[in-house]
Amino acid sequence: MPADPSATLLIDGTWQTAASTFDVTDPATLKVIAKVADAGPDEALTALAAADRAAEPWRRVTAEERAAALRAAVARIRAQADALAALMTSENGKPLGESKGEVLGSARMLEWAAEECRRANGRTTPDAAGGPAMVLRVPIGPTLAISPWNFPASMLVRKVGLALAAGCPVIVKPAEQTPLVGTELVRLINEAGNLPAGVLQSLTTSRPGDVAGALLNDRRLRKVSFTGSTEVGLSLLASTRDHLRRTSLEMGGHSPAIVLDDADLPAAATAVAAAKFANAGQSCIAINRLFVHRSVHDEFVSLLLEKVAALRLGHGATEGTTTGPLIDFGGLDKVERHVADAVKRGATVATGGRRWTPDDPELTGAFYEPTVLTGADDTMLISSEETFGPVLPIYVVDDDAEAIERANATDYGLAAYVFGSGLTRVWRAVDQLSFGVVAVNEPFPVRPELPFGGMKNSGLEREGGSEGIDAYLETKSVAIRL
Ligand code: TXE
Repeated sequence: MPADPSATLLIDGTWQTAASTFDVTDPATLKVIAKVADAGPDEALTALAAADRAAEPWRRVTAEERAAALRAAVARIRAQADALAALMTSENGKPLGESKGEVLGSARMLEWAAEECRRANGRTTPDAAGGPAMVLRVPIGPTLAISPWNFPASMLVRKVGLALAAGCPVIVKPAEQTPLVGTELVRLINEAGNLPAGVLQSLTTSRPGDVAGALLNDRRLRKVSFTGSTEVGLSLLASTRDHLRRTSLEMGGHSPAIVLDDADLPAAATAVAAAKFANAGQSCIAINRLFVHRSVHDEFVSLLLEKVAALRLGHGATEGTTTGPLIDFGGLDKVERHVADAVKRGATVATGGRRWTPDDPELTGAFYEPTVLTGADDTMLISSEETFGPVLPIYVVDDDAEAIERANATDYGLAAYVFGSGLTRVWRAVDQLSFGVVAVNEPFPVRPELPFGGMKNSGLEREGGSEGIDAYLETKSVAIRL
């Protein structure tokens, strides 16, 4: 670790400070917990020049050696999982158990990338008149990874793992709310993998638009992979207007869940509560709209309310906490706006529906009670906008076709959930739902082996699975005349 804790920029192989720093706060207490370097366009362009120099030598490193470097990093992350989890909780607010699960999940993603890069094969085609022909797969070149605050380890590590595995240098830009765990992960991966200078670099900044803008204006940057808001994602895409650049976008979601009347209701209630309230609902695949068959509605709601009653708000580092604060008061305002609008339009607050006022005066962050709304309808704001908080609206439906049609009535297409037991009905839903990920009786559908990403306005390209490596490779077709 560098002597100066604010030396959080990894540029061309060395840890550096910047002319200024910015504060990182604990969202549960609003206390400043660290100061990190505030990179600007100059640092960004120095990093890009280093990435450009590193690109050719890094692509010449064999896949076997790249895999070994990543596997060494996996071991280090696993060994440090508790410390990394504590760091994540301190800046993001999520409970320690969730943080540790995310760190270990990040290690699995890196491990997958290490395994998969040895299978990133091209192909040959049948000989034509002149001779053989083949498809080579080559790394794209220098890439930028912009990661969000809600999963500050896994979103960052997934991008880093896939880029490095494919043979691309990567510049990481962690979210300004959560730069600490990302920077520490970069340090571990860089050290454990003994990576050459410029292959993995990291820029903490409070000015993401300036830093990204400088990089996006430069043709040496060949790819950007972004997870975050739709607004920023679309602006990154617009930046490719004058010179094309591969762009992977993972933006918002508005996930529906459908509870069929033949579902195992207690199991479905447990899964829905987990998929909704993990990370205080701040997940792009959190359930945002729950469609329940009329005949099982009342029984399901009472089972769900039992699960919600067991949730415990508090500081993420406190034993027994299941639900931390929202990341900031901007997030809380959006939650309050959505709940007020829903109630005004006729929804009933079955539980929650207000800010949480803790006994502990230290807990001054943006806490909101886990909330269930019944009697929701499609006119409510909450039915069309992503809430990104611990609020679950429930809609009554009369048949499967209605549930599927209303579930699909969104511009987003990231994840959908189906709870049921009859294969034919469940399959019909899987087949007809327009989402990049469909979970059946499963609250957490993210696996390293599966491509992750959305249809429609939720994004472009996929992360994870072999598609995740593809997203960092170009194809080169070779025709040979003998
Ligand atoms: O996102 P931003 P915010 C959604 C969710 C949330 C909303 C706003 O609905 O309520 O977005 O969150 C970087 N050029 N999701 O404001 O700003 C920023 O530094 C380049 C969904 O936090 O998009 C951070 O690293 N980069 C989501 C990342 O973009 C820029 C995760 C995300 O921040 C930039 C987070 C710019 N001009 C929010 N401006 C998910 N898909 O899980 C910001 N950034």
